[in-house]
Amino acid sequence: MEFHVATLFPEMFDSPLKASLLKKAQEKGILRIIVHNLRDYGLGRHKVADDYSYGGGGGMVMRIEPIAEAIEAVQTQEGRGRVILMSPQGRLFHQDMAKELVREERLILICGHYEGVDERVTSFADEEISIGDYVLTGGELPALVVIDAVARLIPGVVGCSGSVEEDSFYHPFLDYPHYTRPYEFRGLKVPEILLSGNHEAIRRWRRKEALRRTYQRRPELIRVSALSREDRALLDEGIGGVRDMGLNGLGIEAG
Ligand code: 4G1
Repeated sequence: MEFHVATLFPEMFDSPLKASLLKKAQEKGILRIIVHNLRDYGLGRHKVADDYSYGGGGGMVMRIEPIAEAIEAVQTQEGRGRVILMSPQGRLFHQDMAKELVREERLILICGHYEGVDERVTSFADEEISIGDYVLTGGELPALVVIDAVARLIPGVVGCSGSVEEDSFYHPFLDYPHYTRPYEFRGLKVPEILLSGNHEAIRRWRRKEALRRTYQRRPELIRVSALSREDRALLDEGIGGVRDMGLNGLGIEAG
């Protein structure tokens, strides 16, 4: 799979893409990440890529021409690809979107910077994606988040294929607690069940912990209809009497 990123700050991609699993995947040739400097497509001798805002007000706005030309250069040299604008106005990024995007052969991610990007960029993008509701200096970190989430779904990127499958087994719930050695650290012990060797009991405990934490910290993630009989029983054990308390009374969506 191929990721193209168009940005005014290509240096921001250096270390994250040269470390860890993304580096190994690029070496293996199952992942290509090509960062394009929008300044190369800037106007005139000074390669201008930003300008003052029509209507006034502080801050610079990224011009449309360098972005349109960068997208077109990639499409001509490499072939068609899904164009994604990283933008606070976009659809909120979610694991389901990562699963959908990993089916694409080529993604072209556009990063804004400064006050924003000329709105006409939306005519050149297939969709807008946001990673969350906070103010950032640019779309570079969001693009890295999307690349990381999508790339790890490419077969072979995450060494142990079981961990990707396990993540999807627990999705959309929060993770269960993890422990490694030592068994005891400053009086803090590892839950006894994890040392029992009883794989079925461990599986049930982990699922129960995942459900409990989700219920306590992110109840909006739980849809009653999506819970199996076992899940409902485990949740009952974990927090006590879910059925009696009434999930819906606690703001949990049914259906
Ligand atoms: C108004 C956050 C502006 C930000 C309201 C998540 C944020 C791209 C993202 C901003 C950006 C809110 C993202 C804001 C992002 C142009 C340059 C837009 C950076 C820019 C909630 C600045 N996911 N933000 N504006 O942060 O690009 O993808």
